[in-house]
Amino acid sequence: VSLRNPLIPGFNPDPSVVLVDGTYYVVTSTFEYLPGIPVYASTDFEEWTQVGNVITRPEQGELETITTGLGVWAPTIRHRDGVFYVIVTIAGGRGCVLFTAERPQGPWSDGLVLDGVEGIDPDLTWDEDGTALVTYSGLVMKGEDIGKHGGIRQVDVDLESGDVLSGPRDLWSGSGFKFPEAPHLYRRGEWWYLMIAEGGTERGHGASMARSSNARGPFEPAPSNPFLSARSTSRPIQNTGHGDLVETPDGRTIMVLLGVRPRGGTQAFSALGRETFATEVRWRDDGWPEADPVQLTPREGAVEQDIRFDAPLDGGWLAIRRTPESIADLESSPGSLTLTGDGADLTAMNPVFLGRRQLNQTAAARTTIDARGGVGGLAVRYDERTVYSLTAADDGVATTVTAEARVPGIVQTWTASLPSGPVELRLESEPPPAFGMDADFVEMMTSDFVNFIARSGDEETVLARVDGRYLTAETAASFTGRVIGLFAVTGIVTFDAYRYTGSED
Ligand code: 6LW
Repeated sequence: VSLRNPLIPGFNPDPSVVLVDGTYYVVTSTFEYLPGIPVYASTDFEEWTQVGNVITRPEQGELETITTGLGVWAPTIRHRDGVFYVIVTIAGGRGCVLFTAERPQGPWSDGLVLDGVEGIDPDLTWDEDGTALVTYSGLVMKGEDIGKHGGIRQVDVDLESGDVLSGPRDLWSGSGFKFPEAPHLYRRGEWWYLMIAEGGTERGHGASMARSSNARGPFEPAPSNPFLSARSTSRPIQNTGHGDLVETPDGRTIMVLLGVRPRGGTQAFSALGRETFATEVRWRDDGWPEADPVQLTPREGAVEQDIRFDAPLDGGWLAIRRTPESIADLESSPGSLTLTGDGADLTAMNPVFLGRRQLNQTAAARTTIDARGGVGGLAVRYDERTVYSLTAADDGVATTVTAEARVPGIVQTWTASLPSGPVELRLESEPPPAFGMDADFVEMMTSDFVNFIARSGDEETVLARVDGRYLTAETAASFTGRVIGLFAVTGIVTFDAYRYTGSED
């Protein structure tokens, strides 16, 4: 297998992987977005396509009022006796939920709540007798002890009823670094290996290993942990951790894991959020793992997307605490996307917003909007308090375009007036100036600059050029990543297409 990194670009944190009948499947976290938990597939570990989503129906997620940053956290995907399992925490909501399906494309079940799993990052495996074991990170998510960390814990579970049969029992919780989490249990040879993340999902992140002859412990730690980390290095991929292992048919071990690609003179700001990467793990003669540093090996060429609205939406669209299908009207104006505003703007918890992950460090998104019937536009968001947008309002005489840069507590706007009628809106991210003594030192430190552009006929105006550092994983609190989308605030607006180009330069 040749490893491309990022393996799955754009905000795709907390990956989990399984190999079934020659196809690898990866699932990642989606927080307050729907559909939840994308399922990506590959037969060669190089080309990945999204084949579906686990949470496609509101009742599976119950996300309508979920707090920003909570919601669908780290899933684990496994397969046994013809059944696909995804076990996940819906933080601040349903809790630990087990979804099943016969096919990875779905349909997936409504989800069984496992009340006895009080923590996050649940892993699922079966012991030699076929008893299901759920191993998780005992972070208390409700009640008076909320925020306390109980370390890595494990319960035996009846997967039909969801009842805990025994436990919780405390397992090994790492080498003492903060936030032991993302546990995964593997049977390999005579050992049960327990891999965890520790150090926190920021720059101190790492993967650590322990093993036992018994799935329930006691576990002895590897001689040196973490066996994988980018901390204190200048590697282009940082925050590496939260991994899951898969054995390839030719006997190699691959780890999928999260990472970020910070840009700027001190590698400070990661616009895309936490993405999915991969690296090879080798097993030493003493049975302990070594991991190759995660190398940046991006796919060649630019990404060009010209997504029209003359066919049903693909699974790559995201909406906020509601499904894309609940807002996307492809009938009223055939060939165009019609969105009907309900008065909620982008600061609302349920805006009429249809978006896609930003996939590349340097990116441009554009659409042509007809706002003669309402108010809407194009935006790139982290969350409801951290969003850059272009809004168009057309009164039949002129189209007023408003650029808005919004970060928690601060809003700045710029306006331009263009002729009435369809207007092209563009958000374009440009790289920071290269490191150099003649470069503007402050500008050199950022991830990018975002240009807000509107055009009508041959009349084009750049309304603003705003530093993008405020729209990155290190500044926004929402664990996700940039999502670029089309939105409506009031009335009816139509969009001709979603056009996206991206590159890694
Ligand atoms: C995930 C956990 C974490 O469940 O963040 O910071 C949560 N660590 O591993 C959401 O990504």
